Amino acid sequence: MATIKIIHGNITKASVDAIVNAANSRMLGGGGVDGAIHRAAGPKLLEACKKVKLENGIRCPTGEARITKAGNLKAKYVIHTVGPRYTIDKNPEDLLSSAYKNSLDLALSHGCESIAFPAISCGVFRYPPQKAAQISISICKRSEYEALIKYFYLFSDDMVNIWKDVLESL
Ligand code: AR6
Repeated sequence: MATIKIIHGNITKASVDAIVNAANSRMLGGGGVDGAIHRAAGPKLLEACKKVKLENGIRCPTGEARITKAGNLKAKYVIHTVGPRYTIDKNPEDLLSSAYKNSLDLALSHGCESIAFPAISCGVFRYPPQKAAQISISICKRSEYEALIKYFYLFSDDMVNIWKDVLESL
């Protein structure tokens, strides 16, 4: 059974092995959930991010993921992934799928048993939540990720209802 739990709340409070950050490709913090995670984790997280290999100004291309320690958070790791900008990037469905898959793969390869996701790309990157929920839930349900408990931390009642409806329908 794939264990997927939907929570209305702040992802920085999650008691899980890995928290996923909806980052940008420079991985030096930002607004939204990225800002909240960096504020809660403290400067150690930024230091860890700066150590991630930089190529042409990019630490994490869109659709990929990188893992660091989690500073002052309860989690062991932060997995930084970059979702697509819905109206700008080509093939946003594939890129959002890759962001979820690469995050889950990193969690498994680091021995995590639990992972918490925000609604990647659903803020300033403007991905329609209904479509994002379908992609995220269908990937989390795959048998290869069965060993992980997957949490979605969502910030509003509307988002929670969208994810719950999709979880029931798929
Ligand atoms: N816990 C859970 N969800 C949250 C939290 C929180 N503490 N704070 C915001 N959200 P966004 P994106 C929700 O914009 O669209 C950053 O500047 C929020 O309501 O954070 O992937 C990065 O540096 C929304 O539903 O991420 C990038 O430049 C969801 O998290 C860019 O924004 C994602 O919104 C990434 O944009």
